[in-house]
Amino acid sequence: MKFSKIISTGAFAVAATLAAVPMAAQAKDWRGWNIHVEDYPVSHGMEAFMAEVAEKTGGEIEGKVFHAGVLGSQPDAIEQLRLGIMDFGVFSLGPMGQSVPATNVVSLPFIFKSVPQMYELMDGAPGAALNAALEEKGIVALGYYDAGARSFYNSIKPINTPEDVQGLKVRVMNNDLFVGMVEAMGGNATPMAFAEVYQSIKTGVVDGAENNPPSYESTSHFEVAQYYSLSQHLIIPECLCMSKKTFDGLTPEQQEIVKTAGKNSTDLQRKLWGEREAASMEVIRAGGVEVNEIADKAPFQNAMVPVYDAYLAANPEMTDLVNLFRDAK
Ligand code: BDP
Repeated sequence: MKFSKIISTGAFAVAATLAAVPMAAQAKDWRGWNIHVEDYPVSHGMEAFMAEVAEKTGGEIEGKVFHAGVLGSQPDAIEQLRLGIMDFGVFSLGPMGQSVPATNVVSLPFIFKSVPQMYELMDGAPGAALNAALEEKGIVALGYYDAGARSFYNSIKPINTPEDVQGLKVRVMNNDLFVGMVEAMGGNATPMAFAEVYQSIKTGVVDGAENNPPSYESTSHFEVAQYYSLSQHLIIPECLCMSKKTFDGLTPEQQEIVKTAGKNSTDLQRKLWGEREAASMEVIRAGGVEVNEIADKAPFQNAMVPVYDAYLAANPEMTDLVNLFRDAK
């Protein structure tokens, strides 16, 4: 068969299919972005979300979750989501500030008093304010996953006071607020992609980083940075987010299904998170890590005052939103 013949036969077949199937019944083939490995609470939450959407829409919507960051870095994925090239993903609000500045509020150190308080605020009016800001940028938040609290780890020494951070080379996520946070304690901050951290610690490009127990464990960072100091300085929610372009293209019934699936996957992820956090701590300790609690976090909190001052001086319009979170009980 000649090439042109194949093309025209193919075109005919496609045209015939399009004519035979009403628009709404065409399966939508979603792409989901995920930075984490397949066996991770975020990953299981996303798979459950996609499975529920496919099942409840009777296969009208189908899709695939791409794990381990194979679809690129978070900043690129967010831009693709906004354009509708990516349909959904789970994004840490840490680096989200570049695209949606209002979300920087939750990247302020110690802004939440505890993880349960984070849930409560993100599920309530303060979270709704962030959802509105996200939506303005073409992102629909379906729910907030748990990402625990982030603490420092390094290959040199335990950290007990802010002074211990002095002179340490610390990798941070891409956001100037995190650079300011480390610098406020006299450390040297290096913004870097998640995927590069293991090698950078191993080769001494940085001395350490900061993260929650499941990420510290699943990336094997604990093998190359064996001091884990529970400063718990950042509690950053992660959003299960959809492209507004994709969402707006759904029927009202499909939108309801998607919202419910988002809620259900959020509940599931939060449950799995607690279990994984405990399991990760066991793996970390068994792997020879020296873990130290920091009972009095006040010196760390005090060290963050200049970070807040600089942030509010540069972004006075954020004062009310910051206070909404900061003053919450
Ligand atoms: C993990 C977050 C992930 C971030 C990563 C990081 O779940 O979204 O990319 O930290 O430190 O805890 O980059």
